[in-house]
Formats: sequence, C-alpha cells, structure tokens
Amino acid sequence: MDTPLDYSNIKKLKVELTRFMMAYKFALEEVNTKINILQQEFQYMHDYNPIEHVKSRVKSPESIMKKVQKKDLPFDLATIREHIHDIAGIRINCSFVSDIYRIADMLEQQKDITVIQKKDYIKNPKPNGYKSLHLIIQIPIFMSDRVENVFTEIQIRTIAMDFWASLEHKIYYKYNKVIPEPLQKELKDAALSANELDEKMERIHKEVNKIKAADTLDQHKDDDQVVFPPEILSIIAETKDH
Ligand code: 0O2
Repeated sequence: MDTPLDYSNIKKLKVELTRFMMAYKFALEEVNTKINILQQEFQYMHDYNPIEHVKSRVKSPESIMKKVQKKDLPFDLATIREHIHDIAGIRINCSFVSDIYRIADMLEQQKDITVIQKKDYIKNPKPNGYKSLHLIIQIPIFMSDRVENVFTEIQIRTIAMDFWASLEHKIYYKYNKVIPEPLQKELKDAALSANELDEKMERIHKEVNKIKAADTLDQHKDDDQVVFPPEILSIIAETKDH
C-alpha cells in the first residue's frame, strides 16, 4: 500500500528549494549591479566602455542534477551549495584582451567579493583551443533572517573567444561529447585564427589611442595661457590609453 503523502513536508521542501534557487538569483542581481556601475563609471571617467555584452543565468534544476551525478555527490542542498560553484553564472564579453584583466581586477578589488578560484585559460588555453578567464567568487546576500555567501562563476572573454566557445559548445553536444578528429583540428585552427584576430584588434586599438593622446596634447601645444605640469599631461595620456 502506498504511504500517504505528507503535505506539510512537501510544502517545507518547496519553500527550501525556492529559497535555495532565490539566493543564486540575488547573487546574480548583486554582481550585475556591480558590473553596471563599473561600466557607467568607466564610461564617464574614461569616455570608453570596456564591456560589450553581459549575460547571466541560474543553472536549471536538470543541469544541477546532472552535475550532482557527474561529481558523484549525495543529493542534499547543503552539499550542492558547497560543491557546485556555477549555479549562478555570468559571462562578460569584452572587445579586447586587456579589458578582460582590467574588469577582473576591478571586481577582485571589491571588498565584499571573495575570489575562491581563478582559472586563466587565456594564458593557459585548453588543449582544444578554449580561452576565457574564469573566476569563482563568493558574494554575501542579506536575507530577512541570515546572510548567505553565494558562489558565483564569472567567465570573462573577448567577443572572438565567445564566438568560438559557443560554436564548440554546440558541436560538443551535437556529437555527444566526442567530436570527430577532423572537426577537432578545424576547431583548433579556428581558435588560433580567433586569437590572431584578438591580437590584431588590440594592436590597432593601442595605435588609435596613441594617436588620440597625441592629438589631445597637440590641441594644447599653442595654448600659452595654460601650461600643463607633467603629471597632468601623463593623466591626459593615460585617460586616452583605452
Ligand atoms: P555548461 O554547459 O557551459 O554549463 P566544474 O565542472 O565547473 O566544477 P571544471 O569543468 O573544471 O569544473 O570548470 P571549468 O574548466 O572552469 O569550466 C567551467 C565552464 O567553462 C564550463 O561549464 C563551460 O561553460 C566553460 N568551458 C570550459 N571548458 C570549455 C570548453 O572546452 N569549451 C567550451 N565551449 N566551454 C568550456 P560546464 O558546466 O562544463 O558546461
């Protein structure tokens, strides 16, 4: 005979699960606000926006379950909270590689962010060609009755790296995680091309900044009313070096 359903337990479980998922949603809201502030302030101070695009998501319950199985973890919320660090995920796309490190530094320096892990797949790409900077952080979320430090994964990459990763991700699942060798080689070549493009774009970007800085100095060359001290001149040059 079936055991009768205990509705009070089901209700309790529902509340627990909802609270569990909500914490990740709040963490994403916190981090998104931080990114938004950095973007606006950087634009105002340096007349330049280092972030092209931001996307965030809370992992679906199905994907969480798959990861629990993959990692051979017991299915209880405390264990999942402790061991699965990418339930809240944010992806930041930048135009240039130098911007990736600038954004990572700005986030890492924030007092309420604790960096738990940093993986630099840009300096050390994966054998398949994957490049990206990954941060696992913890951020405090202030609830009505407690503070929860929530793990969040931040992936920062260029548009070219993202283009490559999205295609590779699709191919990876299309071939059920075993990509045929010729395709693997083509993907590796494509990753090298993406890298070349990133390097070229960064070089052009730096050249344009030098020209802009020189123009700014030139505009004030004949201005004998205003004599800029060297430290101000270097600030002008630095401001335009983006
Ligand atoms: P999905 O479907 O994107 O969520 P972890 O399993 O996270 O505990 P791992 O695998 O060592 O530990 O973490 P890593 O290497 O930092 O990778 C985390 C995420 O980076 C992946 O999440 C992918 O989103 C992305 N990633 C890593 N390697 C590759 C790659 O070779 N190709 C692509 N396209 N993306 C990659 P998930 O959960 O594996 O996948």
